[in-house]
Amino acid sequence: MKKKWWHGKVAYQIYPKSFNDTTGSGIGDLRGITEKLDYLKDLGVDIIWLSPCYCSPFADQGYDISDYYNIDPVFGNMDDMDELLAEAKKRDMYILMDLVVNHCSDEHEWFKKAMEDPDGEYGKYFYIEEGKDGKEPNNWRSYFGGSAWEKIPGTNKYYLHLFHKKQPDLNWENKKVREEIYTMINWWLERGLAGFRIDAIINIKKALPIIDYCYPPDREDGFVETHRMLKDAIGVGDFLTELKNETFAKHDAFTVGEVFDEREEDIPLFIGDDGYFSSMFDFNETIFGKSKNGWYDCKPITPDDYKRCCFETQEKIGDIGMISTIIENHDEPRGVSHYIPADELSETAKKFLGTMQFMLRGLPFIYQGQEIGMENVNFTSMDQIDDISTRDQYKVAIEAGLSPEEAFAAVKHYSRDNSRTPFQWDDSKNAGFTTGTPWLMVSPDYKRINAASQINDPNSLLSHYKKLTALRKDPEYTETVVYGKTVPYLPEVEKLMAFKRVTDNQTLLVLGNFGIKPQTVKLPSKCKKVVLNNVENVDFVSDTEIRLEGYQALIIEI
Ligand code: TEU
Repeated sequence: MKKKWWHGKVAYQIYPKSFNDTTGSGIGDLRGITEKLDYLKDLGVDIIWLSPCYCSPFADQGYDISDYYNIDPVFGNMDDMDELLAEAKKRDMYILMDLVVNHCSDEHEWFKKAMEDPDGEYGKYFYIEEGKDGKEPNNWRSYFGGSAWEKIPGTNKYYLHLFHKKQPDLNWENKKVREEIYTMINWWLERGLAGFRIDAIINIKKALPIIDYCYPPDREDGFVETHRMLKDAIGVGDFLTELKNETFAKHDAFTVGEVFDEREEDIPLFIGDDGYFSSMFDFNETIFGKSKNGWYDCKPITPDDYKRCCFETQEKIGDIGMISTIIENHDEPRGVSHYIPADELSETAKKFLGTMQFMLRGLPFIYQGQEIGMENVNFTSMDQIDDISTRDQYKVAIEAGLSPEEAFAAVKHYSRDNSRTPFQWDDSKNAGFTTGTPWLMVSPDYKRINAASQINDPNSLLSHYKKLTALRKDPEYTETVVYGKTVPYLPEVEKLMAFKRVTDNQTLLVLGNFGIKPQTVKLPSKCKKVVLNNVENVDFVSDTEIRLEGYQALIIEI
């Protein structure tokens, strides 16, 4: 693998709506991000990914873009964006925006023109098909529920939306569409952006001709999930090669793909030395236990499942490229609530999880609030939920026969709103996020969990994350932490997550007790040095044996 400038960095995801509000609107803004750059720099962050802040009707919280060339007024304006870029640059930080080009908003002018004349030039920007026997052109289900087709009023035609009906899919088969997209990307890169996180990108290639791809239904609703179609959609690579050559490659931009459903043999094409993207996310843990039937039917993930998922990815990627690691993002429950059993959740356990993420091979992305240990929200009713995906999943659970209480209990854990509530800056009103009324409720736990209480505490979770970012950059260890081969250690031992990171000159051993009960671990050789520990002591039973406390995470040099 060729070495790249970003390999040793630390990345951070901001969900702008919920980060920091400087105007009292109840919605976070770009100035709010600029104001917190020093906080992020201090944490050790280099690369910042902003979830979408373009103009949007917010049907899917900004992932429905109505103008790619402007900032939505709720976040500020282009001057604020330029200021953010300049201030980041001063601090040697890099800004990524979210590239959402599988679809746009139904309020984008392309789509409005397409609706005026579905057979005209702009109709070809989208996938528009005739209905079949008074029904949709085929039986694909939208990711957000129901048919992936919406009827165009006054016609027998339908347009395709793999996501919400306010997110019509752009027709990548149309060269004009691709060119419009490339022009827009280059425009942004010329403005000083370092690159993009690339949304839902695998979906840009459809199985064609679309109307021939009907499948046996996988639920009683008669539809079939989109993943099925993606298996038959051949040729995404041609689009991605062109995309890269026309845009990213010209600017040496950093890109990280949100890639699901890739074929394993294609990984080198995605993130190899000349891959379509610089990196892509490891979702192996987040998709574990997902059920075709919906969230209510998900299988919980155990510590040993988690470990296996991580190791599988490490093994699969090897030296092909650099994966990006997460424990959560804006589509996921909070990692500490999802991966650690509720009755075992503690500061130590949170430090444990962060240590595992940072020590696996990959570019670590911290999601806002992760560094202070924000947890799932104790939502008490569907009225508190904004997310369209949770609303759909609630309906799915009810249709499957669950009572309203059962359905709510089943979906609240997975709700995307768990990670979308306002950042908890301090213990003042609204957690210091806004002086107005927050657009989404502040988690009631903000007095217990907030940044202010942790900043000056050397033992806080926040301080632990600072140690992890510092270790990644420490000249003594950086080569091993960034490039060392991951070798699982005693993988068969239950609730032990242990692995070596190995280079020619150094071996680091990471030992994690993924459970509340102490356990004693034999070392492969003597410990030369304790590098990082999330509890006070290291209990050496002998020269080559260590007794780990519950959720102890220890990095030693051997
Ligand atoms: O997500 C794409 C996606 O496929 C999954 O996130 C998942 O299907 C979805 O979250 C349902 O729970 C990306 C964005 O990350 C997400 O926020 C957007 O809603 C989606 O694309 C559409 O742009």
